[in-house]
Amino acid sequence: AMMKEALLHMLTEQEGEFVSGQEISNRLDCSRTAIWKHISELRKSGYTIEAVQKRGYRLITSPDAVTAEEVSLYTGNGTFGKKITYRESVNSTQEIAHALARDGEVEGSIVLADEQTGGRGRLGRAWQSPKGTGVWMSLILKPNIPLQKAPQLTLLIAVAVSKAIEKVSGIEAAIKWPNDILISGKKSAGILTELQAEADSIHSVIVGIGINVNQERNHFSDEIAEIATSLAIEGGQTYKRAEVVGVLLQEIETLYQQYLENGFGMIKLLWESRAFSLGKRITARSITGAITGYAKGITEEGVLLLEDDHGVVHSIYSADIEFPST
Ligand code: BTX
Repeated sequence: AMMKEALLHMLTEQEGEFVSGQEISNRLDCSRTAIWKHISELRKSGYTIEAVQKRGYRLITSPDAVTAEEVSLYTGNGTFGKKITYRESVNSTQEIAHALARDGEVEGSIVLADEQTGGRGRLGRAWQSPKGTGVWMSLILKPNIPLQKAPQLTLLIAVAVSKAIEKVSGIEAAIKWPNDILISGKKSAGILTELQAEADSIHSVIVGIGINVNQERNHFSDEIAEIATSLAIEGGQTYKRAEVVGVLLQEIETLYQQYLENGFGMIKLLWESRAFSLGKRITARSITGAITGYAKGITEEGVLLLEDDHGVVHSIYSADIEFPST
């Protein structure tokens, strides 16, 4: 797999120019037969590679895949995404990441799938993850922070997702507390933060991120057709999912380093500048009931402050936010 990845990197670097079999064999220290074998494998995974006698190989097109080799072209110099577990179809990438984390997987490892058949949202809800359309990813983090600060990570990730969407597509993506990423008021991505903790110390944080990239309208079920959108629907073109993953991982890693070194202050400012619900009249609905009022801001802990009509300020730790029509 390392060889195949290295070969793909060489072909990609050439930007459509030929690279000779001799050069590949020198740089990767392998036989011509081995190169040929890997070229055939890449072709089987959807890469169009031209082979011409005496000139060598040339990459013509690459598939919109989130395989380890394709994503590795976009992850940059960081450590997040160095280790990628890719599956074509899974129930949920969260399950796999949880198992890996339990077995001592390192921070920054990710699990990606082309399709999830049991993708999950918060509170037992489902996350539609049709094949070949979106980014369905779980990232393992091992922050040395107290348990009660874990919600800050969701906000950090939301900032990173919103920035990554803007970088790749130029489309503005706002954050709706705590974990929705909205484009034109519709849900384009969701974040699910799950913890492995003992007593009050965090062992691992499994961050699940779902981003609707290339869905067409008919990919969404009737239930969510009105509330969901994708980058392709909004941007009128498709995007490379592997690029979205690579850019996102770099954004997350940068913010995460800043967060571990300097605390939540900077992230809070970034979050507020991208927040959609602040200053608006909202209803926060949770299992204990609903409160309507003005969203005043978030605290240092990432808790939402909601001022009701009697001027009482409520701290909202977990809820669904709605925008009342009256
Ligand atoms: P959430 O509970 O905030 O949102 C779930 C709700 O969003 C659903 O009840 C439905 O109304 C709506 N919804 C479902 N699918 C979609 C979709 N594709 N686009 C827009 N709206 C949708 C959000 O939970 C957290 C989602 C995390 C998903 C990632 S994917 C990788 C990882 N693996 C996994 O199983 N979950 C995470």
